[in-house]
Amino acid sequence: MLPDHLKKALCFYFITDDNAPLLSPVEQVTIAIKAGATIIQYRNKSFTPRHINEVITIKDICKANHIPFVINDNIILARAVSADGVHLGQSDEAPDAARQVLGPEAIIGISVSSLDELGKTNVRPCDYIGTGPVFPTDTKEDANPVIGLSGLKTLIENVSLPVVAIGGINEHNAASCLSHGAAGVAVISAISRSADPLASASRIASACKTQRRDSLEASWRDEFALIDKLLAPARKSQTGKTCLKIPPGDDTALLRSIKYPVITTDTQREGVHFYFDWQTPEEIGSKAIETTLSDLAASYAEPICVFINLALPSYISETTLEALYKGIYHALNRHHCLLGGGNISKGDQLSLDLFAIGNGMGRLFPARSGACPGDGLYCTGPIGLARAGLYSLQKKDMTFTSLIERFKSPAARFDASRLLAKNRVKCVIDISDGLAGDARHIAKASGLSVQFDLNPSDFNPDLVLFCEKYGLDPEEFVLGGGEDYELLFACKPSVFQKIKKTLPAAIRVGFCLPFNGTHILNLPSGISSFQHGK
Ligand code: TZP
Ligand code: MG
Repeated sequence: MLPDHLKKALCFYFITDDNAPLLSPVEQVTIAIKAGATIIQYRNKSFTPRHINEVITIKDICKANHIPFVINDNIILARAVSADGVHLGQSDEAPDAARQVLGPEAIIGISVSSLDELGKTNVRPCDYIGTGPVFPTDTKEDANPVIGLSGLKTLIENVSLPVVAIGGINEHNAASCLSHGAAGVAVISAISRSADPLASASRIASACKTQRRDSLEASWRDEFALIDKLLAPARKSQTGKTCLKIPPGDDTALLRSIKYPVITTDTQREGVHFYFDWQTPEEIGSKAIETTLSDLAASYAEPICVFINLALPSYISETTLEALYKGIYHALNRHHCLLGGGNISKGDQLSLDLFAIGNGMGRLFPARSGACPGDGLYCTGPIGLARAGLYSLQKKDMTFTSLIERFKSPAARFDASRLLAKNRVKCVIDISDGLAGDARHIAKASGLSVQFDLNPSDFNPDLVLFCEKYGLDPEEFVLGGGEDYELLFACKPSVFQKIKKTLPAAIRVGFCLPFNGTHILNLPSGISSFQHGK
């Protein structure tokens, strides 16, 4: 999670109470989120495997409502239910073990109750600190001595991580913790044992200035109702159009005849190709279409329709899906492409399998095998940007917005594709796996050797600045970075001169030679193509 997002999320931190006399943990969480809680921790000191469904229900509620969900103490449970993180005590597993098990994106918090404890704690792998008890509490039997607001302030002054105040916090003292510098307040009994839990939680939310919700987002339930909802815009806009005789909704879609059908498929999986922390559902939907259609652009095929199979986890809400489809429809409309239909099934994580159909140009089908010795190797635009954008997101550095944008919102290059087709270029591939890997595909299929010849003055200026900041080599990003979705093509230098006049951003990246035993002649060591399995 990005630091700004985390700081906001820590503001009103609700922790479940497994001993509350009247409310179950699920009920407590529902009330807390309605009132305005911004992060939820599942804490159950008597946890047994029988509680697992309770944990999963709470996780689904949190995910559907875009609220981080962390587990107290138990790294394995956190991993098992795909929680967003863990909160550790001093006697639990060490924070670096949690980081190793839960990965770089997990939220890791640790309880620290004094400067002495702070000195003994490895806070480096942590994202925040929980400090208390600030006020007297009956909830934690083995609580450390009360530290008061002054103790809270002292800790805050001695640590750079955000600090969440805990212990005896209620609607009357929450604001004072925040005014003493706490990033948030963690509350149990003031909500779980209140005579009026929603009213108490709402007053704590007012102190934290967080937003009340009139209703909670529910997970999707009814497959058929959902399909109707998601396909409604497609049915409305497509009736009477030329390419689909029967709009989506029947068992199959009936296409009008296509002279040269070109078909491609692609997959986008949560945690592999996208993370909801980094991209909005609209951006995820739009990128899924652009990356799929990019293969058609690389084949000189005009897009006709796309079919989408969804695997949906139970935590995905209908609102999220509608936003995802908003992005999908936007991207389809940009390319005058239709939604032909699809399917929905349950899955552990959100996954989209896409199938696209386009109309090709017949004999002019640009293949990987179409390069000849003597051809130059060219790119329709600067590359390496998307990889640098991904690196920025991983480093939680939002400085280079253009690089991040390129990773989040690539565009299928149909404009460039039409120009290459007009110039009868016979070898084209879209750069999804990185220049080094995709050039190798061309060299292998065409039975020749490729020599790279990069000109540093062609490197994108933001990429150069980014690399300067991190002491990295821009050439590594240009050669090894994936997901740019520019087109890589081979043609005679004289043809490129013509193309360059209309497409000034196009650059030369190398040239083709007769095969001499090695497909790539001068790949610096350590460069490998971008692989989504890693
Ligand atoms: N750690 C320090 S105090 C405390 C924990 C878990 C209990 C907080 O509960 P309450 O009811 O909000 O005082
Ligand atoms: Mg603990």
